[in-house]
Amino acid sequence: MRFIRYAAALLAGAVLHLHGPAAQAQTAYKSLNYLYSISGSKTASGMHNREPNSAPATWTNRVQTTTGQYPALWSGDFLFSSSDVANRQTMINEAKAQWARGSLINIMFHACPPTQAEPCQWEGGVKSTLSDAQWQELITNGTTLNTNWKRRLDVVAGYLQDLKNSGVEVYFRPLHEMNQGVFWWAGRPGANGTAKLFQLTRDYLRNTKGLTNLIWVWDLQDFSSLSSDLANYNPGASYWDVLALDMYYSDGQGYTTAKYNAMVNTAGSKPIAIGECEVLPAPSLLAAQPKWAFFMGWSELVFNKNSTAAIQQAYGASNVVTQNEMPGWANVGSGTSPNLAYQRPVTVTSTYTSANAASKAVDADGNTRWESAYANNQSIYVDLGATYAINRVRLAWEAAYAKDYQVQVSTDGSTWTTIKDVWGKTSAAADDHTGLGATARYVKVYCINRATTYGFSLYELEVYGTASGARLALAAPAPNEAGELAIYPNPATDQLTIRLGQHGSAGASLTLTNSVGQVVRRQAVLGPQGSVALAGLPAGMYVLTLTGTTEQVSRKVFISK
Ligand SMILES: [Ca+2]
Repeated sequence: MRFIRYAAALLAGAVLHLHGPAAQAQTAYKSLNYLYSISGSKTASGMHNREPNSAPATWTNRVQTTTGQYPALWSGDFLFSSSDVANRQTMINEAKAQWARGSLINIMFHACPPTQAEPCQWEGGVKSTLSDAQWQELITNGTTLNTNWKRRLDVVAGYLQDLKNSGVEVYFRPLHEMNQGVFWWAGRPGANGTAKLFQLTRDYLRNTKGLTNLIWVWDLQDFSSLSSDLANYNPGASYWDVLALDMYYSDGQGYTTAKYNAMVNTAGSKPIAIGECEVLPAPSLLAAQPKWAFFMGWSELVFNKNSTAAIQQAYGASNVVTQNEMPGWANVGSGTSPNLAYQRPVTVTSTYTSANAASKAVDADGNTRWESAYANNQSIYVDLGATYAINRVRLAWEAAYAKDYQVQVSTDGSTWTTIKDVWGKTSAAADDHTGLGATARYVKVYCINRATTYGFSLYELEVYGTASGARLALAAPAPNEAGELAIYPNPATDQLTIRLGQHGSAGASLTLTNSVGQVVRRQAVLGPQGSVALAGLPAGMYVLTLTGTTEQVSRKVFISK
């Protein structure tokens, strides 16, 4: 639900700033790791299901009947009226069902004010104002209003605990649109304003109630004051995991580059999202603003403000994720230790198609994969850049898995030691090999016999461990090291310079692929150093792939303008 406030000043156009490769994507949350993995290339579709809580999938289902696809994100609300409060468990049960189907789960709370009991009215309840004295009391521990708020949180904590018990992670979005002045919690800037209540709420639910299954979404509305609102309402980076913006054309401008840049700059390496919207972001808009990790349409407004064709186009776009394209939560890792293989150079014996290049096995994207030629005895290995004490290798297989394979390691890339033998694997389930105790720089999956007539197909090759000896950080790739492909500058603007190691042989070719998988440049390798012209290409993330006669290596390239 949204309220429009026109402010006088329009934001001055800011210079588009693109960050380098995404920060390491490993958090304790599967569904947050997933958002990190798609940020910059794809956007998860989402739908809110407004009241009644007795029918908490109404609008999600209507997306399916309109487009043929379910949204990747389902959203519900604890709400405030007597019938909706009475049906909260129905809403929670829907959240469990949606999680089991692989959806992202978002829950918000149009809460009654701490000066009133629950249930309450919309006008004069959720939409009401506290006096400054009441506000001061609310944010002071031990007072009546402060205690009233915590008792209200106790009620919803019971439902959130139920979700925790079922293994459900929740994008929790309380006190949303905190920069507007209509809801009782909103419109109070500064350290003791709405941000303080957000801190108090998170501390209580996480530390006192132990709700470690909540991923905290800090949400603002798209006023022309957004840039300063982002500074004046920020609860602090340690209090939120995702920064969201409710897009209601509040300044008449919509999805501007200035708003996008303001969000990206405040979020830093964290995901940004379109917290609510009525006009869906077009696929071309998302290609130009690729860091929106999800959008959430507001129930009936989606159907009021977009043509059926526009809704179908949004849900059919290659850069928009629908529920059937989600990885399945059993296939996504969680944990605080970084995946050492992430975006490291990989070498393979064969690739069936350039769309399923070797680099897709180390991109932390559960939807992309390396696919070998349709033959037995193929391999993929990753260069971690330094020697590590390796304790865990996780392999996420596509349906075309290896029936028999070995995990091998090497310190020099030529002499290999087998640390895991797998014979007679009977399903495509991911393999999580732990307790390995190896010390190595290179990790290889030697695929011996195929389970199907297709090639070997890996969504992800993940490696975990700790720095070994004095090498405490990943080494930068050396430009002339055998097997390396060096590119600079990165980010680049007009031209990319390329230096090749052993791959610079006759017959090798270079391709540059955009974030939706289209090849935008293709050229032959003419020597150990060359260049790729970038003029005319839009800003964004690209992948440069060098294909030799037997090997393939890839690098992510950011083009800034
Ligand atoms: Ca992948």
